[in-house]
Amino acid sequence: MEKEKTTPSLNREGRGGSPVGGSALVSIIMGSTSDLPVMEKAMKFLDEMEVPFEVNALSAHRTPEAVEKFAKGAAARGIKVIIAGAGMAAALPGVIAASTTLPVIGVPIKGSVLDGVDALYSILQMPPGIPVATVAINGAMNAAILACQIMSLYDEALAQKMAAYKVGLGQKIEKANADLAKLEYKYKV
Ligand code: C2R
Repeated sequence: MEKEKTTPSLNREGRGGSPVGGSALVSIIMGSTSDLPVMEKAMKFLDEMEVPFEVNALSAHRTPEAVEKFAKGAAARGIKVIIAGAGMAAALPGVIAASTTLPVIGVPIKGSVLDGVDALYSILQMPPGIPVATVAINGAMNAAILACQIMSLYDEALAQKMAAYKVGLGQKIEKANADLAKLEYKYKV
């Protein structure tokens, strides 16, 4: 028997898919698979937090109908948060946000001669009524963290994992200070 896929296939019709054995809670969309190296940071974090996600490539410029269909159907499929990464004239996160009331987190991708500032402004400067929560250029991991924090509002188990993650971040700084304390210089007091 053919092994079932554990992640949904990329498709151009905006149907998306769900991981086997559970519905995706987060939908990761990227404007092109050239964005994948950055967007994988979001996938890695969601994997660590054991949050089911789907991933698809869609483009407001290249597949406008598919984007609208995806955005209109996402909530009914059980998606709670959408993370959309795009570079250059990044219309994608905003166009998705126009057709859903789900929170949309935009990830500006660095990849053009404008070093991602083009995508940053495109995603950030949304007109009143259609917000996109914008993270830093290439900040895909923060997008996943924010998505988890949003879902933590109603998911106690996830809230506890996020709290533990934050404690871990603090411990990293404590260790950094312990290491810095060991540095020896004549004028270091
Ligand atoms: P290619 O590498 O496929 O030429 O794409 C993608 O996100 C990518 O960063 C180059 C860049 O174009 C971006 N793209 C958008 C959109 N569609 C593709 N910003 C969109 O609809 O916003």
